[in-house]
Amino acid sequence: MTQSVRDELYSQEVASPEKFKFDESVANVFEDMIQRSVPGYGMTLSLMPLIAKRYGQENSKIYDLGCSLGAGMLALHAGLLKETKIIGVDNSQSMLDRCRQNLDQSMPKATFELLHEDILETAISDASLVVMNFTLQFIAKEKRSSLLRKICDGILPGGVFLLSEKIEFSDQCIQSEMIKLYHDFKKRQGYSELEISQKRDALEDVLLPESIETHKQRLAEAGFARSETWLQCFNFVSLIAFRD
Ligand code: GEK
Repeated sequence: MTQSVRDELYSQEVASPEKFKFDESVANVFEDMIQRSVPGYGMTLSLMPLIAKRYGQENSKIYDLGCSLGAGMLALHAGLLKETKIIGVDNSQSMLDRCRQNLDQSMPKATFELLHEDILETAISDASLVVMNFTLQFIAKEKRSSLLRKICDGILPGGVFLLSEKIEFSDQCIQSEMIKLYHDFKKRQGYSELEISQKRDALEDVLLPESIETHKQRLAEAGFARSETWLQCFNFVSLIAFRD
């Protein structure tokens, strides 16, 4: 991976922080930012090779929608036993530029493709595995059902969909305790109260969490036969959905 720079984007007080976007300044610190902000992120990546190994089918495609710097693509590639192309999609050019550098260092060119586009426009076909590792949360809620239907329709028999998300809980008491634990986690990761609160304001109306129940229901409505949580850390989960 390209050299990781410490995330200090929200360390100085500003009158009204701009809405969060995946621009050059975020891409520059992203590896550090996501590792220190998403409990379980490293674990998700470390187990992804097992998912790729089990479900990656020969001559199929694997999609990483919202691939950022390519960490998921590298993890998937590490587990693959068969000839399978990994297609990374992101609509941030700053992310993709760094992603290409990271992949060029570690993966043969023929094994991956990068698409600079909105995942709402991405054509999905012949997929044995589709991954959205903390990306659906940035898509407008009313567009999520059709996106998941498109994904399910593009997955081959025996294929799976991996969906990791920040979630919220319908029980308000659980919600409040999980947020407290999450903030304890961020503080232990070296973020100050100011950084935590300014980042929260910047993400308001940009990162839109939903409950596990809502995700599971949408996955069922999209055509997936079954889905289950395979990893959870406080208010961050990863679900696996089976096409059949
Ligand atoms: C990882 N999966 O390291 N179309 C394409 N890309 C998008 C869109 C969209 N509509 N909306 C957001 N993105 C990665 C981490 S980060 C998660 C994923 C986070 C992209 C956005 O540019 C960013 O790179 C990524 O989705 C979300 O495993 O920052 O919490």
